[in-house]
Amino acid sequence: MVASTTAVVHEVGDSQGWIIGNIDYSQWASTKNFHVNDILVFNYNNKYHNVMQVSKQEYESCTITNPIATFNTGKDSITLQAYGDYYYVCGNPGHCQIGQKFHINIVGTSSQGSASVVASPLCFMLLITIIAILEFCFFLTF
Ligand SMILES: [Cu+2]
Repeated sequence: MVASTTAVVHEVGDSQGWIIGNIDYSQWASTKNFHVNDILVFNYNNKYHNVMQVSKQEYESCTITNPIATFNTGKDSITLQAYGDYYYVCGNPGHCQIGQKFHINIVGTSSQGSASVVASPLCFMLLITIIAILEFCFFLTF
């Protein structure tokens, strides 16, 4: 295994944890930078809350019927393993609707596949052939 670059642990809601009420989790998320291999930690009372990763549609509607993943230990660590969008909500009734939800996006930073313009040898040979044919025609004409 190759060790990844510095993974950061993000405690959701900071010291207040994963609750309802005073925290704007979208605001919390907007102040952070998330990268692949970072870890989200959810601290909460699992009598009242849980953590569900859901689709964009379910996130926006707060209608959770088919969560991608569910966590309910009260102290969940979730490693962000890939680029993309992550949508988290509390699955308990009403909690998503009053703001116990957030979305993060992990954008790729490496610019793989830089556009390298390579002159194709085949095209070059084709060009030489055409010139040769033109020269031959020119020669015949005169
Ligand atoms: Cu909740």
